Amino acid sequence: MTTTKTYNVIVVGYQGQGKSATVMKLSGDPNYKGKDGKITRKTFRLKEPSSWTVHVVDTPGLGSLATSDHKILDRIYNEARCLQHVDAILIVFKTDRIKNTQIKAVDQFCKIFGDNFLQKSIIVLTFADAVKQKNTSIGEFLANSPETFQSLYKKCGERIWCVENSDWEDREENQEELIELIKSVETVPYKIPGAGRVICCGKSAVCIAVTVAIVGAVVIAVAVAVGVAVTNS
Ligand SMILES: Nc1nc2c(ncn2[C@@H]2O[C@H](COP(=O)(O)OP(=O)(O)O)[C@@H](O)[C@H]2O)c(=O)[nH]1
Ligand SMILES: [Mg+2]
Repeated sequence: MTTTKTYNVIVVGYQGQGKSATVMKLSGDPNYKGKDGKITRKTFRLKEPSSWTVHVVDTPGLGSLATSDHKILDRIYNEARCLQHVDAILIVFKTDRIKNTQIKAVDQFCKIFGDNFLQKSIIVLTFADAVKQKNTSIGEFLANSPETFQSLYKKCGERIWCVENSDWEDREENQEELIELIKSVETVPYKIPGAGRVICCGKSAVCIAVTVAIVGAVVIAVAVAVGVAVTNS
């Protein structure tokens, strides 16, 4: 009997760090494009023998000039809390001079994902060829990065995945590496704060039906109470 499983993975980070390109390479769909300022979902199957599915939520980046971080965090939160479970969160950084604003963004994600989300997180370093070209190792890159980044790396259980999105030759191998990292945090208990509340995203049919029923009941109750009050006065 084949077991089916869906891994829910959320991809976050600053804008222009390579989140959408990572989803494109990971899913193997060259036509995949993230939407500016919007959440984009991508689902793909892992290759046989497993019949596991990966559902990726590609999120708009922080630091956009078009939309405030506050709005973007709201969009991410609304999407994330409607997922039945979250298996991993990928925090994407371009392999470049990592700036403090990008590292501080992690504190903003903490606000929506809770204090313990780094236990479920994997750092993704895109533009991995940049490290190769400088003839440095990932260890050296980390040693030369800001202390705040090194501390983040430790808090993420030293889970890091390097990817060169312009190169598809290593795609399968790369995908396997990431899946291993996702599996390593699979059993870590984690829940998005506020997930599972009835009035949530309003996207699934059940969610809409229950939300409409509750709102309807509240409206009727208020109308009855007002009616009774008016009659009695
Ligand atoms: N050479 C190279 N370009 C990349 C890589 N990752 C992303 N890009 C490019 O960087 C730009 C921003 O990437 P995008 O995925 O849209 O960033 P996002 O805003 O984080 O989703 C695009 O032009 C991508 O093609 C990478 O690993 N290598
Ligand atoms: Mg994008």
